[in-house]
Amino acid sequence: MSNDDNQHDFPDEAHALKGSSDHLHIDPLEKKWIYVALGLIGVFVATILYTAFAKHVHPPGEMETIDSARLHLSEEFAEDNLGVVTQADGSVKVTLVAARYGFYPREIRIPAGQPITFRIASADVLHGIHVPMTNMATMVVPGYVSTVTTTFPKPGEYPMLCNEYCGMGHDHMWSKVTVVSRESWQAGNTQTQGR
Ligand SMILES: [Cu+2]
Repeated sequence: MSNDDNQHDFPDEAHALKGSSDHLHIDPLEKKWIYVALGLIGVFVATILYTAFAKHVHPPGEMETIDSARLHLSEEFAEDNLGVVTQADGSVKVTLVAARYGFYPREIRIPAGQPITFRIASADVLHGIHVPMTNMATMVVPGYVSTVTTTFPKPGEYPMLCNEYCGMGHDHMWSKVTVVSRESWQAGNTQTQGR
């Protein structure tokens, strides 16, 4: 008898489901808000695509690892190789080590108005790097090399601050960035070359 009951149950359920979809009713106001929500999603996707393809705004894509405990033995982050270097093509590269409690070297001098590429590694724990009034900001995760290319529009003296809590001395973790005008940068470089 129980088999017979089941045979009757299935058609009933199927009918009930069909019935509910036949009578699906969306309130006009609800429909309007569905379109609003879909429109917003469209705006967000369009914004992401526009900034990605037209403005070249991308999340960091490269993952470069390094042994934080052996930075002093690596070529790039050995103490003698830190600091500001003008490369053959005229671009400026800054190599920094973030360690409790400072960014080394403690003072750097760079030109305004041209892209500067920073390469930063942590020697110990998680640090953050932030130069206020500019868009220079990144995390410095132990085991990884952080690469940032940015342009400092205005000459001046800026602090370079740690913005990830890294220990008791975190408040004092800062270094100095001196941004000079392109003219005095070029003049300074000519002097150095002339020596
Ligand atoms: Cu720090």
